[in-house]
Amino acid sequence: MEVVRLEVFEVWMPLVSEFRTSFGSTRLRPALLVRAVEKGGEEGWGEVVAGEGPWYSSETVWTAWHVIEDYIARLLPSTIEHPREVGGRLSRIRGHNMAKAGVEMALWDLKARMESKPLWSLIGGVKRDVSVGVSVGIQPSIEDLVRTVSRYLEEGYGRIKIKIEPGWDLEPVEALRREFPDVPLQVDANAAYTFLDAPRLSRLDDYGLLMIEQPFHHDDLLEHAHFQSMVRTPVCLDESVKSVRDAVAALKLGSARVINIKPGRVGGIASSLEIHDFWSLKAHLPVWIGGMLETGVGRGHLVALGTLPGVRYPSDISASRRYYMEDIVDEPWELERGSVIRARSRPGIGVEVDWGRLNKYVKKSRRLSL
Ligand code: OSB
Ligand code: MG
Repeated sequence: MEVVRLEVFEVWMPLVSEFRTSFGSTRLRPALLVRAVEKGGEEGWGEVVAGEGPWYSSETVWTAWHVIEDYIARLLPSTIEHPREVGGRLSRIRGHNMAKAGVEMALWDLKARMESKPLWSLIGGVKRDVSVGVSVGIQPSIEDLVRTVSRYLEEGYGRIKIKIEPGWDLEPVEALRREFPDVPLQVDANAAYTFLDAPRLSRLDDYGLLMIEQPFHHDDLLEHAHFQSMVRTPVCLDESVKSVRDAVAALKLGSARVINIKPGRVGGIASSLEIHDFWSLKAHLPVWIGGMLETGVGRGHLVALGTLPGVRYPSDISASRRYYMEDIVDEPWELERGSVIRARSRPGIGVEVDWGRLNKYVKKSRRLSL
């Protein structure tokens, strides 16, 4: 592929409702959309999922802009045969996985479109129906939580994940279990606890949760291993797995039984595939696909990854309308019966960016030639 340029668009998308986690609250979601343009005019789209501040990870929308403009666009050659080459080309850049991923994903979409294939089939997907759930932020009260969850269940979501933090853990889980005894339920702490909280967190074992996601430090594997040995409920790692090397270490240490794969966190699709292959094919353990409140573009990449054979839990991929009043793509993602989102047969990620809608949210854009 002869890639003549990258275009970067900084957008600020108002969320339909505030999303609160242990690390902060979001009402306006920033993102960088990356468009890769090939000599013949074909395009591919990716999304940088870094937030407004360095809270989930050390990256922000500003660091990602800087790294894409000043390093990634300068290091990438204009001839790229396959997006799998991108990781090697960018390996001099330490960290900045979300910036790398946004560009790499645009090149995967471009590659799939140039081969007139849906991205999911290019990466080895095996199912069209991707089982999904909803991630519910920390609520002002238990009543608000129960109301919010019942609304999502009525909309057809079959799996609920709630965010927890110290002061909002056992009680909300207990309340949901009382109201909805059989709903597949899991919790995500976004690294809010220290190991002193392990005895309290181990009481979550009483509620039949699918998993407990990232209770401890964002870079830890040892405390998670110790905790996994204390509880029956599977521990799931999110923040702590940034590459397949972390997954290998996590398996050796017994830090988790499940990995939430987010392409942004791990540096892109190729790295997601490595982690998927290692954890599911070598370790015979399940993965699922995590979300970062993506627009329809990033969501298309998540759906493609969700079709992989090792994805054996519902993924955090909700319909476009769960996040945004208006998505920036021509066919927003919809929830289908059975709590699934269907991967599309159109080439690439399965959506086209709607320029009219995109332009309403763009604050800044730049063309970078390769
Ligand atoms: O930890 O999974 C997380 C959103 C932003 C940052 C971190 C996380 C999340 C979510 C949202 O849980 C999942 C989604 O996009 O629906
Ligand atoms: Mg998480």
